[in-house]
Amino acid sequence: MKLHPWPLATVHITVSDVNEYAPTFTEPSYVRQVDEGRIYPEIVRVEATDRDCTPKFGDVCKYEILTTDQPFVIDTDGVIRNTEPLDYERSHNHILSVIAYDCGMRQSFPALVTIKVNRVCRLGWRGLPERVDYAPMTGKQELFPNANLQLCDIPCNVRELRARVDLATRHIGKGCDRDTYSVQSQRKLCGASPSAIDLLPSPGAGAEWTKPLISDEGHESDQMFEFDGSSTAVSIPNTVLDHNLPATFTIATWMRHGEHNGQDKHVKEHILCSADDHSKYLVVRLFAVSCIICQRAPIGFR
Ligand SMILES: [Ca+2]
Repeated sequence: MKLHPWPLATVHITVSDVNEYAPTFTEPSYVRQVDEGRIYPEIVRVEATDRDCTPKFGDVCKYEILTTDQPFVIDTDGVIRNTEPLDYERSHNHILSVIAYDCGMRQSFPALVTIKVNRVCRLGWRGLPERVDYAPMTGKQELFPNANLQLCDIPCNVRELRARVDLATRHIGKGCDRDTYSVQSQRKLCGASPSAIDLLPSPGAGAEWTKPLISDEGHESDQMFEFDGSSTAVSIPNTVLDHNLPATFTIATWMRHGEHNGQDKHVKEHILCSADDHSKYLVVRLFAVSCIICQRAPIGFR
């Protein structure tokens, strides 16, 4: 019998897997081009691999876009899509930093994804701001200095161009949202010129010409004057308003038009007229709460 020089023993060794490698992208950077104004289900698919062997540490489980405030998302397959139509005017290209995680949540170095936005010509106006601010007393202001009508190289012989601008208010009462203010407040809010002249002031010292008019005596905010539309008028003294009006002036007025049963619809109605006799007449139909004239005043918002 042959004996071993030493006794045999069985040793069990358990090898624990460790997350040795981080995922790496198959390409260090990605560049794609897209057209503006579209939603793409897939713009680019990025891919990362991992050298670890086990699914836990070797499979890529997640991708993430590190760049914030960008209209893109990435799914677990690395597919990047946009969440809203892209706008060339807003950004010509978007650069995203993307990382991958293995299933042990070890993350890769970032890869750069550049998405270039192609400009798509669309017929219509461009350069129109959604909002125009005007500061009172700042004079004339161009509303749309950058307005540009895009014709996209389509042959077009422009004979006439018309543009219509509507001003609207979101005020609950619609219409003029200044109606609830007094005339004095309106002047301040609307930036009336300091040279504005109140043509229909409340009767008083220095304002006797409105005394003959029927008025509501100012029961509600400002005083209202009534004109019958045919015989009632007031003459503005030359000392109040120079009757030699300049070529340019602005009239601001507020009125409510009453019913005229049986009246000829072709009868002209005047707010201000320059008569050929010795005086100028202010003829406001029916009710007028105020009438202000601004000489050489710029046209403002009202
Ligand atoms: Ca790994």
